[in-house]
Amino acid sequence: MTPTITAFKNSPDRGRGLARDMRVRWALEEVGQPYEVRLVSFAAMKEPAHLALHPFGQIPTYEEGGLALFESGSIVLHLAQTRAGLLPDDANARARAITWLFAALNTVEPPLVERGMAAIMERDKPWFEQRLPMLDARVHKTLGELSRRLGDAEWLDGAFSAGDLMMIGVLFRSKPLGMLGDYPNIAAYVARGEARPAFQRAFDAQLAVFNSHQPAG
Ligand code: GTB
Repeated sequence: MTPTITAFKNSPDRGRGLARDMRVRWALEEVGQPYEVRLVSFAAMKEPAHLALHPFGQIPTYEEGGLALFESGSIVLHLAQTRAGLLPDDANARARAITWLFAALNTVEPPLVERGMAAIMERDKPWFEQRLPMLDARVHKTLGELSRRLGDAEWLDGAFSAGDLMMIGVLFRSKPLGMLGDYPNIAAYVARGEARPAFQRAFDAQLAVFNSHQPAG
């Protein structure tokens, strides 16, 4: 059965790959799994039909037969565990790849999201100027540590895995912050991910949603 995911009908980023269905689309493309997309408005996400799929009223979700999932990390892990291509066969290498997936979501994404949200939501608040150096320091600490571990390697731990997909997905979303430029090896790592044909197909599919909602002419 062809899986169905949900995505924004009107993504605020105008389909530039920043919404979290991007990483799910990318994983689907990497494993060669065709999929369908149900587009949801912000209002529909808070209605009972969608809340039954996603308790927090968000995208992405994933439905396949009798299975319904939410959380991009869980969906990518499910795809990696049920299809070939995103996890190594060796049990220890597999566990390490899954560790990098969790590190992307639990260690790297939070300070990046916190910094990004502050720039959008708190810019005009009296505390913003004081808080900014602390948020920047947290981002730099995490990126510095990641950069040190990555070194000159192509991917985080051997062959490209779901761990790299999630890490690059997280880092790609943070490019607008402009902080990756301080870490040339991380910038090159993200570029290698973006150059993968599966990434390009996922990106183009997300952009096509935006373009299809634009008036002709
Ligand atoms: N932990 C969940 C996961 O990983 O799946 C988080 C899901 C999530 O944050 N979903 C967001 C959402 O549905 C979309 S990705 N928001 C609607 C709501 O909460 O009402 C976050 C996002 C949104 C928009 C942009 N953008 O356009 O720039 C970027 C990222």
